Amino acid sequence: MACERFNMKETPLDRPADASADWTIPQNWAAYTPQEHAMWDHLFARQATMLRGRVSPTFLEGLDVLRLSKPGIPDFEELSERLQKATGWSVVAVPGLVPDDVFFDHLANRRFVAGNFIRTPEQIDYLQEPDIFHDVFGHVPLLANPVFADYMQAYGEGGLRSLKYGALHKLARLYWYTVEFGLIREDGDLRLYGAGIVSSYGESIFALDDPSPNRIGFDLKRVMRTNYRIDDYQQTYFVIDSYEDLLRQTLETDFAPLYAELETAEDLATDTVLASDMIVTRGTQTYAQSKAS
Ligand code: HBI
Ligand code: FE
Repeated sequence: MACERFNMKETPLDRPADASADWTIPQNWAAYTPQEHAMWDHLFARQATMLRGRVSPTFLEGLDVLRLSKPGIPDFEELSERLQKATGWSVVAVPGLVPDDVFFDHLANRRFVAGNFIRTPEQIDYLQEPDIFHDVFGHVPLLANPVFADYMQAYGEGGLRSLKYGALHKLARLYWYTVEFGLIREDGDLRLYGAGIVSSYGESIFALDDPSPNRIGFDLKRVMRTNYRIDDYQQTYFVIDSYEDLLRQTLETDFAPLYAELETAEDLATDTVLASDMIVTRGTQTYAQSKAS
């Protein structure tokens, strides 16, 4: 099955006419068609079934707290009321990818930006940009967890700071290998938590079961040196020990000297394995090689 992927193309420069200064737009929930609600229900049922026993229990708790198993596309107003009570976050609609500084400012203020459009049947396995299913089903449940909610706000604040150091691309790797494609070890088992994985049928299987990718213990500096794939399944996944550990490493790091140090460290290819890595599984890379040939 082709992997569900949106290419993180350069974020748009010109703000759409109907978007506010912060790029938000009305969700316009009443305008969704029965077909669009049916698409949400189809994707939700497929992933909820697939994820049982594979996804972090914290994600399932978020689905419950936010009552996301209610049929139909969630109404951001209702969703935000529940989310605000849990962790002070709200979900706001945007037309698609927004500029980095806008994105980070929303995160720093506990607003998660979500596309208000849903993929069409022909796009079910290939997506240009993150749609409402990726953003809301993939990202929002973990925002109901206080520790992860703090991590996402800290990420937003760090993102705004990184722009001053010209270090956005280093910090983007941290987001990619945690928020989008992270794995976690819980009760000794590997579990999914990255939104890009949990919202993708194929990658939910690949990231845990396939012998092809590396699975390496999370290390902040290592992750920030490592390139990532935007067009296919990852060749390396990083495993955190807990959301608390991820938050602690991020909050305790003084990023200024880290960015300076990273200036001189060479970037690492997507399939690199270092002698210093805490290797959970060393991948065969057969999937990537089969796609390359
Ligand atoms: N915009 N809507 C939206 N969603 C994202 O995930 C997003 C974005 N703009 C920028 C961006 N992500 C990345 O540059 C950050 O992950 C670093
Ligand atoms: Fe995402």
